[in-house]
Amino acid sequence: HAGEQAEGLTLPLDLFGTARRNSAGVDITCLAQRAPLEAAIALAQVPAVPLADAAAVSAAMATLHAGFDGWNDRPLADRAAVLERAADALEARLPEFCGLLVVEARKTLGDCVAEVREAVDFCRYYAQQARTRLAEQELPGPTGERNTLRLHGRGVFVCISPWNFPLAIFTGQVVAALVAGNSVAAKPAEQTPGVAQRMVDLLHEAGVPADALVLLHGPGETVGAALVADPRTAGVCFTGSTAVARHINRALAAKDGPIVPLIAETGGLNAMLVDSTALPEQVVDAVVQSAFRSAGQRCSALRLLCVHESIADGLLEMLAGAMRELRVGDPARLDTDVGPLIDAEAHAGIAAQVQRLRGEARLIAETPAPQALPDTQTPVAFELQHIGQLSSEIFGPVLHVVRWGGAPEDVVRQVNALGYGLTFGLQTRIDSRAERLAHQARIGNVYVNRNTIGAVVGVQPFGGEGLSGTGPKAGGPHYLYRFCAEQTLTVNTAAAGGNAALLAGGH
Ligand code: UN1
Repeated sequence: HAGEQAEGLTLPLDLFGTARRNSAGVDITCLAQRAPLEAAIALAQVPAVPLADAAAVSAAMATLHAGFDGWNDRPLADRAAVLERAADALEARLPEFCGLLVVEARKTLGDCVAEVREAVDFCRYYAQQARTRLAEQELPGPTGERNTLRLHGRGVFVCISPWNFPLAIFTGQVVAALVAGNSVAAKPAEQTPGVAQRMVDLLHEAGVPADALVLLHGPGETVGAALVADPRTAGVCFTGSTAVARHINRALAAKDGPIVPLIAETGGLNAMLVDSTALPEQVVDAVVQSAFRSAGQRCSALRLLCVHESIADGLLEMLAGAMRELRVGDPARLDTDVGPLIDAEAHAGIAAQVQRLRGEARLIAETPAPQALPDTQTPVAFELQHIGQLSSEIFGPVLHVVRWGGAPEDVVRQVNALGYGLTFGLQTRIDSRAERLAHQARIGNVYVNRNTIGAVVGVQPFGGEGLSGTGPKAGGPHYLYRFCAEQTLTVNTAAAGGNAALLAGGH
């Protein structure tokens, strides 16, 4: 088949494929590319990082508060140029960052290449967006006045990021906040401090001043909470669980002082609806990638497959066959499809959920593992009786399947009722139906006849609604605005004298 596109990777062979291409069409399995990647994994050393305490948080906030004006006053084009320099430097160091990601985040090599490219794309995209969207605008107004709209940073922005995209999401948040003029206190996930440290060093080398970006390591309960509670915090950008987003929202609401905005991108209970006209091979390919790639550790991953009863038996048999072919194992190998989970704690939680499902649901298929692998959950699919049986997001390679009859609109209604709204897949050859059901879905990213992961920066702006977050979408044209404060400047140009400097655009 022609191959699916996911995060710039075309997958022309079986399932995830052994030949992998990046978005520039470069086959990363070719020897010239492979050698530096393998060498980088062998050489990868996760840097040791210091843990922050309350005093370190407070000192960092004082530094960033003092540093804000200097950075915010730099011309927009300068700040954008710093991001572009960072993008070039990161691209040149792709093998090194891949090596670090494989070792620290246990992601497969194919996922790591895609992730470094995504981080590069975030830097370039937000630089380009800032130049055009954040520029000063003259507004039409009555004669005798001049009206100007200006955007600037809000102050110190706190960015709290997850371990599942420890480079791409971390970088996307930080550079968006920076290019808008904010100074940034960044708190990466505890599981992946090293890659964040290396990226912050790179950003400083690219020209971000030391007092405009400070990295703070440690638990969310202490370091994250102290950052959110700090009176100097002017905004919070968070990606992670719905529960933690609620917690941050409550903490912000309880503070005295300015009203502090929260940008939250949280979980999903993502479904795919397959009708009787869908192409089975295409569905299986999309399901396997969406549910099991990255070991299901994506908020965009498929959790619930809703198959029309008329084609369910054949489709599930084909899915079971595909799942048996997946290669589970060492993330450093290019031919591994599914690597280990992030850590033993995550594994224990998911294993308990799988144990529960073995008692409650029908096992459809399970990928065999060559041997017992540490912290690894092999891909597994269970059939439920109805959508209501689905409890909460399981952040691993665990797929639920239900059969449906009747009207597809009823399925979408039930999916909407789950309350999440991140990704949704539609598999149908009836175009008008796809259009209608997409419109009905209260969901941020709807994908028709393809997989539901790997949103491309600037091409598929990513983010949800409801329990899945606040918006605006990352990698989309509205994202930067939320990091800005706005000033409308109205000058009475008919006034006698006095406004010469303002009229001359003095600043
Ligand atoms: C996440 O998993 O936290 O579309 C979000 C995708 C990615 C998802 C990132 N951009 O698969």
